[in-house]
Amino acid sequence: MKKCCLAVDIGASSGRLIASYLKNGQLKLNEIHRFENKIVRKDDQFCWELDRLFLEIKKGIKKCQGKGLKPESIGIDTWAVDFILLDDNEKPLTNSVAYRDSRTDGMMDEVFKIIMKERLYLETGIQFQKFNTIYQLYSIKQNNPEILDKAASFLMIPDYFNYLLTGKKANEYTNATSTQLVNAFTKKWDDEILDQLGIKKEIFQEIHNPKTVLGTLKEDLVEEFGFDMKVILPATHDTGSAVISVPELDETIYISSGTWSLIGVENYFPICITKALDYNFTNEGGIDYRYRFLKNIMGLWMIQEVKRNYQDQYSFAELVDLARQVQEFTSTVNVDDPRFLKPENMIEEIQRYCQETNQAIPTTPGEVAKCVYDSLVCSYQQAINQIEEIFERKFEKINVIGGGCQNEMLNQLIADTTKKVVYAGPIEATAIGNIVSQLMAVGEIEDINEARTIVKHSFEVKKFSPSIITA
Ligand code: LFR
Repeated sequence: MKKCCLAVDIGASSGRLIASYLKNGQLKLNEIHRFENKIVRKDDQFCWELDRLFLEIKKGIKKCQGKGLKPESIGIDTWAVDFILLDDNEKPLTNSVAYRDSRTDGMMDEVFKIIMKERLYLETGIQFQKFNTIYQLYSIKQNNPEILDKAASFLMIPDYFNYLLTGKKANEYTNATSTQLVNAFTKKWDDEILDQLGIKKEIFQEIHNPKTVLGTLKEDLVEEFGFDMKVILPATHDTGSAVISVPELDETIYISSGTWSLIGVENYFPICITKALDYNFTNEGGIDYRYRFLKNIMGLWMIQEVKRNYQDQYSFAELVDLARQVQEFTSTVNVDDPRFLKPENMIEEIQRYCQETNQAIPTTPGEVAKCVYDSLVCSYQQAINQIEEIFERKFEKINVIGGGCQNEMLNQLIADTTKKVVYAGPIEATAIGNIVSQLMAVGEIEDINEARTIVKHSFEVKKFSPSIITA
């Protein structure tokens, strides 16, 4: 049996279990299990299927033995901001409502009536997104206060899965910062903010850093799987794990490309200046108390929805091809407009936007797809300008990581538009970041510098240079 560690990486559209081990200084990956993730409608709310996701995690773990693998540890990362409240019998008090649900509509303004926006930013360093945990909790406080009264514990999604595996409750730091309830300087739950909002502090767990060994499996699971293993906290926020595997950050702006495009740089301190607030950049907590100064851009969600609205008649690759064939179509939308967060129909929303802004309306699948890709790159360019303005310097390179970096047309478009060299890879950045954190926790990798060197030597990174356009 080959010893390995297991990364569970669940994004908004799919989840996977990847087994990994070091061989001659290189990281080897073996995908064990892949499954779909999606938002479903339940009791009139958009929700995640947490029970099914946990079954998929167990299914993946069980597949290891048949593949000759013996996992020594497991780490879980997922998207951020969403959570579950448990009562004092450890039972979930609500459906696991997804951040795209409309329950947070108007909640930002309600919170700002109590805490000034500027103060929230100064204390937490976190961007204003209407779906942040703070606004989700405040919506419960306003509309279903009895739920918060009954709540005994607050766990974010990976914390909840870790609890199901080990029986131990803990909040992991990188994901906790995405709530907008953690103080960026003390790195603890911000009691003043919680007091002011009337959310009881007792439900929050102690915050633990990535690389913490949380425990081992519960007895019934050891019996079910036939083996025990350590449960280790990686950066449980997927973006936190992804950025760990950017091989080189010198002169580099990264784009973690998936359902969202997260564009930014790594820092050793939070930047909470007015300009950063105005441009709505975030300072999310990272491993070793590094900060991700970045911006959320609507990302491939736009094209995922377009594909779904065309009843999956076209694959992603076909949509790229169709977009490539279109000439002379230049309409773009502001992808960051909240109207694109969860529209009834993405294609129609894009068309309506173009009509309202007096642009040509995309009608063919190729035109719609081209409009999405061009619009995304427009937003990347704007974010890059803002980063360069705040840092008062130019960045030479862009490193696109994550599943979206396989889109070569998009990579080339980014290079041509920004006139910067684009590096694409690693594709499985999030799972890799998760794995190296586990290996750091057990001392097989010394530190993040060694981790990044290993990533650099283990995975292919493709280079896209800006095309020279001749007149
Ligand atoms: C990416 C991500 C982003 C977060 C968004 C919502 O998967 O985690 O970092 O802003 O999803 O949780």
